[in-house]
Amino acid sequence: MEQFQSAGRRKFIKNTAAGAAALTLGIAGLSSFTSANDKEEENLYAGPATGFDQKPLPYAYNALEDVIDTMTMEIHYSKHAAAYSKNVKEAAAAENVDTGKPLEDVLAKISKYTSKMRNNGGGHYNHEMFWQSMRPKSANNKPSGKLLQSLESTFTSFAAFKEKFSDAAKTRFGSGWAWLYIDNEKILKIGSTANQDNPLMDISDIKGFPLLGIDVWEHAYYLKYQNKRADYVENWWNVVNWDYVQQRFEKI
Ligand code: MN3
Repeated sequence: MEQFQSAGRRKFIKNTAAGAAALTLGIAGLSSFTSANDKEEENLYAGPATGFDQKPLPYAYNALEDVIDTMTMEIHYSKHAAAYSKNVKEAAAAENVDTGKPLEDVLAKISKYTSKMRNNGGGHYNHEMFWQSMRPKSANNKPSGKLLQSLESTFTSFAAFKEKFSDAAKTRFGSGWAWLYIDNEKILKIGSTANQDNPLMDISDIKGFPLLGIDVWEHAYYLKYQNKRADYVENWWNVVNWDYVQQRFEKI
C-alpha cells in the first residue's frame, strides 16, 4: 500500500479509471486507496459525481402539481436551471476546467474561480440535486431505517427536524437554499445559504455534504404561492423523495 499513500500516486489515481471508480464508489471506495492524511480529499464525495450537463427531469412537469404547479416546474427546469448548466460550461471553458471531471471538485475550491463559476456551478449542482430529491406526492411521506433513526437521535424527533429545517427555509432572507447536510465530523446539521451557494463550497459558512435542499428563490414558488413561502415549504414535505436522500446518506 506504500505506493498508494504518496501524493503523486493519489494524483495518478484521480486521473485514471481507477480514480474515477474510487470517486464513484464514494468514501468507502476511495478510502481503500488513501491514508489518514487524505481526509481533506475524502470528505466531500458521495458518488456518483455530478456532471456539467443537465440531466433529464425524472418526472413530468405536472407530476408534482398539488405542490409545484406545472408552469413553475417547466420554467424552473427548462429556463432557470438550464441557464445554470449552460453558463457553468461557459465559465469552465473560460477558466480551463475539465468538464469531464466532477463538478464537486470545482465547488470544493470555488474561492479560486470567478463569481460566474460560483453562481452557475452552485446553481447547476443545487438544481440537479433538487429535481432528484422530489417525487409525486404520497401519503405519510417520511424516511425510514438508519436515516430516520439518525434524524430522530440528532433532532429528537422527525417532527422537530422538519420544524427546524422549515424555519431555516422560511427565515433565509432573500434568495437561497435551506439544507440538511452532514458536516465533516459526520454530524447531521441544518442551515441555509444565500444565492446559489451550498455546503460543498470552501467559501460557505456551513460546510459538509448536502443530503437535502429546498430552493427558496421566488422563482421556485411565486406563481402558485406568491408571497407565502411558508405554505410552499409546508407543502413541499409531501413530495420529498426520501429514498434519494437515504441514498446520499448511505454513501457518505
Ligand atoms: Mn431555482
